Amino acid sequence: MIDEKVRKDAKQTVVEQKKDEAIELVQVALAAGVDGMELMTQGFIPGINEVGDQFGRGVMFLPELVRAAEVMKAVTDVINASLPGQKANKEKGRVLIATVKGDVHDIGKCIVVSLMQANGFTVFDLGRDVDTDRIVEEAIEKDVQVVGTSALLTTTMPGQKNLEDALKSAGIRDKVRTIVGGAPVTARWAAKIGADAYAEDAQDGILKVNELLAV
Ligand code: B1M
Repeated sequence: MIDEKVRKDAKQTVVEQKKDEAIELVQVALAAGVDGMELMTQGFIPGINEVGDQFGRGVMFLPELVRAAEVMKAVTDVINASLPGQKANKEKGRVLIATVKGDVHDIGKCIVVSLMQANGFTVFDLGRDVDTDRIVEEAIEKDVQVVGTSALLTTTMPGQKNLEDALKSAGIRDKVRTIVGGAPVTARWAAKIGADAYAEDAQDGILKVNELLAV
């Protein structure tokens, strides 16, 4: 469990969009032996969620949202770089991940990618706003076992369903397993579109991919 003050301070750096302070806080915490992922989950993510809430209520506006996202990006980079570097283990599995077309949200996806890499998976990160056709082409070319997508907007969630259809049309749906995530995504949505798994957060993503690969 992270110290209450560190947690609150981390949250505040995002809410108040203080990038330099946030980076310094992470560096000091990591040097003191704090677990970077815990700091992310208990401090920074509640911070960006608070920003999201305030944006949704019209209390904060786009420029503040953008600055808060920059803080998140900066601390994510520092924390990701601190994760124990594990060599990609060929036996562990090959996973392709992308944020769907029309969606530029990638903070959560980048956390998922880093944690998967730290757990030994070979991960191909196609980035954000990625065309469904490109995901299918890359899945074939990279010969992956799992295809994961992230969607943060209710308007881009259908991209995850389009992918299910496109994988079927390409004749590879039975060769790959699919996993979906993102704040508005639910297990119910995953079941509805025929995805093989839903992950609530990055840790759950590792768990679910391990399960998918064990089948
Ligand atoms: Co936007 N945005 N945004 N935004 N943004 C939301 C999503 C929103 C809910 C805010 C709100 O209104 N309250 C709202 C969507 C409403 C809706 O769909 N109904 C919204 C909106 C409206 C918009 C714009 C339309 C705003 C505008 O321009 N007027 C615009 C759209 C741009 C686009 O994509 N076309 C926009 C833009 C942006 C920024 C660019 C400023 C920035 C993103 C920067 C970036 O990502 N590089 C941004 C941000 C930061 C947010 C909020 C505040 C935070 C998202 C985030 O990073 N969360 C968000 C509000 C919210 O979600 N609370 C909001 C932290 C991150 C760690 O969580 O991504 O959920 P998350 O990932 C988690 C899990 O979901 C899971 O693991 C992660 C780690 O725990 N997970 C997976 C995610 N993907 C996974 C994949 C997996 C497994 C697990 O396997 C494959």
